[in-house]
Amino acid sequence: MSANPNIVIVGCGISGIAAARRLVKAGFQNVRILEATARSGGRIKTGRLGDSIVEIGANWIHGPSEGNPVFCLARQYGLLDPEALTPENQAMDVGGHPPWVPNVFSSSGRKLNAEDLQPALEMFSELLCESSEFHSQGGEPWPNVGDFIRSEVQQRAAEMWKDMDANTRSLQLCMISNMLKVECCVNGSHSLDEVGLGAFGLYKTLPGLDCTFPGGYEGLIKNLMSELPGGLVTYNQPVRFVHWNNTEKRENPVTVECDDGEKIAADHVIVTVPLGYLKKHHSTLFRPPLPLHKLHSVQRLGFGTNNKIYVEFDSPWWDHDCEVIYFVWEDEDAMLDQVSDLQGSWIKKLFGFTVLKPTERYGHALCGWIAGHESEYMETLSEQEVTHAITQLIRRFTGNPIITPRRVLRSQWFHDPWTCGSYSYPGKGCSVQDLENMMEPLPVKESQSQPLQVLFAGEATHPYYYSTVHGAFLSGCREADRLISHYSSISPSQPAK
Ligand code: 6YU
Repeated sequence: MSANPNIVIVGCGISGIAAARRLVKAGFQNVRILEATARSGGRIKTGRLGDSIVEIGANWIHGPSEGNPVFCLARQYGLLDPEALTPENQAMDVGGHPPWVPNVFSSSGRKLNAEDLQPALEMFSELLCESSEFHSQGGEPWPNVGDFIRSEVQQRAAEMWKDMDANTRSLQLCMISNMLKVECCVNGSHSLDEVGLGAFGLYKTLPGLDCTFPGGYEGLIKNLMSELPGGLVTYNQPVRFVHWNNTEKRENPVTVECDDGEKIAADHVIVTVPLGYLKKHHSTLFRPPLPLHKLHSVQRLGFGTNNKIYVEFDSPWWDHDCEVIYFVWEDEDAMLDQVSDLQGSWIKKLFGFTVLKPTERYGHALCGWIAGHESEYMETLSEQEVTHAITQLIRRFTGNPIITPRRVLRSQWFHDPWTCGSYSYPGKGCSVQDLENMMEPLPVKESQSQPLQVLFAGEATHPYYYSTVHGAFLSGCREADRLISHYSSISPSQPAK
């Protein structure tokens, strides 16, 4: 093992950048990042809707407070609005669900009174809390969150809503369907039937009311990149194979082979590719293949699709104080979160919109959210088809036949060949062991001569902040620290810079 090891990082998303930054700061000189695309940031991607800056990928800092390294960096770089920095904002603890002011519209073109839907909203919120409690109890009654919520709503509604008239009760159930679709977006899953009940509570939230980057999330990436030595990243350099356990080559136990045939000898490789990419390509990427227990965890963890459809208008059709708009289908009292006819009804999966604020910055713009196979299908349509579907939908729900969007912009994360979806969630049968397996380096049983050949970082390897930017950042730091402590244990002064 050389004293100044060759370390290759695969992927220049926030986790790869965090790992490189930590290693370089600790004095490691032979660090390289190989990135498949022409840019840094991965799922942090800022775009434009007309004159406005919008996020194609990550949107918020979830839980912006002292314990969140992304918040601390953004504050240090001066990237946040003053409001996000206030102690009050940092102290707000909302359990991952900000208390947004809603407007609710129904499929018969009525604006509903949000107060009238409180029974459904409250019951759903209680059931989400309860869904989080099973991981500490064990013995969950249902394998997935969807079945648990549906069965509990049925039982509780029979008791608590027994005096409601049939129409009111049906509308509450339709609202539950809408909430299930919201949660599909939050979890990045096709349906809550695919989210494991036993592991749902593994995800931890931080205090702080979610905030955005007024100049774009990519400002964080630019600042972090400016701290790295120039030339550290090779762009447009997809890695095709990671040959590990090269027993005949004691000097460099790993060889990274790129699409263009370049072979790079390394002592350590930190793989940060998204779980979606790993699910699709693990069998070719690793030679020898991943050990079975690790492979099973890659398969058990979920990685779905959540996309955005930005829509800009000349004037608002929502209330001045409105922060979120829900579209409730009046034929959905069966509490379904997936459509049966993908081509004909994909748009029904869009739960509604968040309102881009402040208006002075964004004009009258909304961000629509759609998860699952319906979202993946949406990606295959032309921009005109998406614009047509969204226009018809808004006209129907508002009862206003002339509303016309000025611009529409959508993300297409499923068809991004280097991501293959949006972010991870605990699938059915998952436990914390699966997340631990994800982060376990190869070879599993370290040999003295060839330890820590392949290390794993990325959002899907964080045991409780998976699916987030801060989780991804911390995972990169974790793997850098693993190498730093390895070298300080074998040679406390190396690498001495
Ligand atoms: C967050 C948010 N947010 C919306 C949408 C998306 C995501 N996230 P990267 O993919 O960045 O980097 C890997 C690199 O590897 C990449 O550059 C590739 O090109 C490269 N690569 C791949 N293959 C390669 C190869 N073969 N060779 C070389 N290079 C290769 N997170 O904190 N706030 O608002 C959102 C959102 C639409 C798509 C998000 C959000 C997720 C983050 O974007 C994501 O975790 C990190 O950026 C990933 O960084 P990385 O380095 O790991 O990978 C209650 C409860 C329930 C539980 N869940 C609640 C969580 C809520 C999550 N919310 C997300 C919501 C939004 C809206």
